[in-house]
Parts: sequence; C-alpha cells; structure tokens
Amino acid sequence: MTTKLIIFVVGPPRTGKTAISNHIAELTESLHTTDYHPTQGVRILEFDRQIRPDGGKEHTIACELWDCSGDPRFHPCWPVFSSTANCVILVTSPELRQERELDTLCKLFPTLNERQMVIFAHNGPQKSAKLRFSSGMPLSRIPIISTTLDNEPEAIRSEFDAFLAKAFSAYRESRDKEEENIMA
Ligand SMILES: Nc1nc2c(ncn2[C@@H]2O[C@H](COP(=O)(O)OP(=O)(O)OP(=O)(O)O)[C@@H](O)[C@H]2O)c(=O)[nH]1
Ligand SMILES: [Mg+2]
Repeated sequence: MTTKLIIFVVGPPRTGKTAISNHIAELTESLHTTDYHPTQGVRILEFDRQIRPDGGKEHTIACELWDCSGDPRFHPCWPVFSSTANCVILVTSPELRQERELDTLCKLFPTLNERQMVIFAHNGPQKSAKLRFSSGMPLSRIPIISTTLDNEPEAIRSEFDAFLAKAFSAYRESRDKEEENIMA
C-alpha cells in the first residue's frame, strides 16, 4: 500500500535544508557539492520511502517534500501553502540560537502535533541535542535530532524514516477519527 505525505522542510537561511532534502531524496550527485545556492521560493522533490509503522508491515510513503527558502522575503507565501503539510522538519544551526525564527515557523502549522514535527539541529556541536526551548513554547515539545552530512550520512535517512513512520501513524489516526466522525 502507498500513502502520499506532504513534508515541509523549513528553517532560517543557510541551515542546510537543501543539502538535507537532496540527500534524503537520494539526489546523490549533489551530495558533494559545497557551493551555496539559496533556494528561490520552494523546490518540490518527489520520491518513495519504505517504512514500518509501529514495527508492523512495510508501507510505501510517496513523499512530496517541500524544500522551502529560509529567506524572510518569501515568508508571506508560507501561510498560503502550509495547511497542506502532513508533517514538518524544522532545520536550525543550533549555535546561532534561532529560537525566535523557529517559533514563528512552527506557528505556521497549528494543526500538526509533536509527532508530526521534528527539529534537525544541523551541523552543530555533537551535544546540540541538548538545545532547549523555554517550556511555554510549543517548540519545547518537538523532538530534536542532531544531524550532519559529514560523517555517517546514512544516519540522517534513518532519522527521516523514523520520523516518517511516526508522522504516518499520527496521520492515519487523525484520518480514522475523521472517518468515524463522518459515519457518526
Ligand atoms: N560540510 C557540510 N556542509 C553542509 C552540510 N549541510 C549543508 N552544508 C552546506 O551549507 C551551505 C548551505 O546549505 P543549504 O542546504 O543550501 O542551505 P539552505 O538552508 O537550503 O539555505 P536557503 O535555501 O537559503 O534557505 C551549502 O554550502 C551546503 O553545502 C553538512 O552537513 N556538512
Ligand atoms: Mg535551500
């Protein structure tokens, strides 16, 4: 069985969103490119991943991944599209303390819960998983994963698949609830 999920990749400029997106989509020829080309608006990548939701049967996710520009001049565009997202990856450079920018981006997705969101603390010091947000912030409930493409680049795909499996379970539950409500 195949399910399509729309995944938004958002975060401040130059945090590694495009590099991560290309790597996950297995656009391997771009892996070793170190030039920086700011994304203009959004790039949409389509590819399949196999996951095992809740450790069960293998399931294909047809990913439509939106690699969004971090440039604030595109910010007015995101509320137009963000309601289509099934899950979100927030990418941050942890040493730059980008809490405020992440908080603003997180608020674009009010209907998604913490299983449908993840923070990739990209290319920070190894302990950046200790990145903390004040407890009142919605961000504080979102899992934080330390990522880099420099060593063990395969690890980032495993983290992505684990996130996809959780996001898919949350998506399936909300879809089932909606169907129950229609039947009731
Ligand atoms: N060495 C190394 N360089 C990286 C890594 N991730 C990203 N980069 C480099 O960092 C720069 C910025 O990465 P991008 O992926 O283009 O950043 P972005 O977040 O998409 O930026 P915008 O599109 O402007 O929002 C590029 O030169 C990348 O090659 C990494 O894990 N290791
Ligand atoms: Mg980019």
